[in-house]
Amino acid sequence: MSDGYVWFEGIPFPLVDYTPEHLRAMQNFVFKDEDVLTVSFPKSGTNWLIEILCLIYSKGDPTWVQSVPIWERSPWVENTRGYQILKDKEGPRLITSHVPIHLFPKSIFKSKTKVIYLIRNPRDILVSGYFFWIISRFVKRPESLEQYFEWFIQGHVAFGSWFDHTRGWMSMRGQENVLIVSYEELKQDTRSAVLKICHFLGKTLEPEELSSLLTHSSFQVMKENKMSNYTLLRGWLIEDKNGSLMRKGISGDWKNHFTVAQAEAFDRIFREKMADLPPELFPWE
Ligand code: PPS
Repeated sequence: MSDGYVWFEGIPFPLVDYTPEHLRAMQNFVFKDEDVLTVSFPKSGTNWLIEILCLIYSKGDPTWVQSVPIWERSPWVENTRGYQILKDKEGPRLITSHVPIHLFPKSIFKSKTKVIYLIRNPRDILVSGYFFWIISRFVKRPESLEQYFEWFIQGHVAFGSWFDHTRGWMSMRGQENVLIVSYEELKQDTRSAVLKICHFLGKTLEPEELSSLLTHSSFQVMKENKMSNYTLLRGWLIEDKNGSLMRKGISGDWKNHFTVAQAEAFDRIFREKMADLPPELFPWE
């Protein structure tokens, strides 16, 4: 452990619930064909997608999302607490991860596990991360957005470089068991995005089940749900007494925070680093 992160294979991980020993052992985790894996870079809307998946599996019944903390419903395989829950769990599992593909358990490449890679405009990820890490206790805390902007570009933030993470996982696109979903499409037309996810999972929902899912995964309802908004972790992971994962829940907030110079610099770096990927993969302005 050093400088506000646990470092493993050159990638910074959060301080709480992560150890190099566990990250090494986790690489032998065995995925099963019937598992569903949500992967994302932090602050992509991961918890929103988990809530949607839970409500798909409960057919819109909110009992599960209202009674079990979100990190127990779809545990993170890379943290020690999540791994303990997953390793003894029978039957199909919902599993979450932020780990870059090159450090991921290799069993994923041999299984038929359904993988959903969630992307979001990295500018919004940067802003969301900044406002969350300054109220949190488990990663290095930036002193200003200007400073965090530099760390983000260099990949000196939790789980490393967004650019490498996205390029790595995007290399699995086109495989039958892999679906790419964006925060932006979820925001723009949640119903259609949910139906796309249901189709991928081979699930169907009755109209009233879908309607209940849309209500219970909405920003306002999740913000009030203590099993999903992380207020149960106040005082442990979240320092601020009013702190919550649910900040604004919008697309394009970066425009309220980036300077013109930062916006131009980010555009230039994005073009350089993502040049060989088709622009239509990234549905944001
Ligand atoms: S984490 O800590 O990395 O797992 O965070 P993650 O869940 O990936 O991302 C947090 C951001 O997702 C927003 N969010 C939502 N937006 C819209 N609708 C719903 N239901 C929803 N749930 C979570 C959350 O507000 C964070 O984004 P910002 O921009 O900070 O508001």
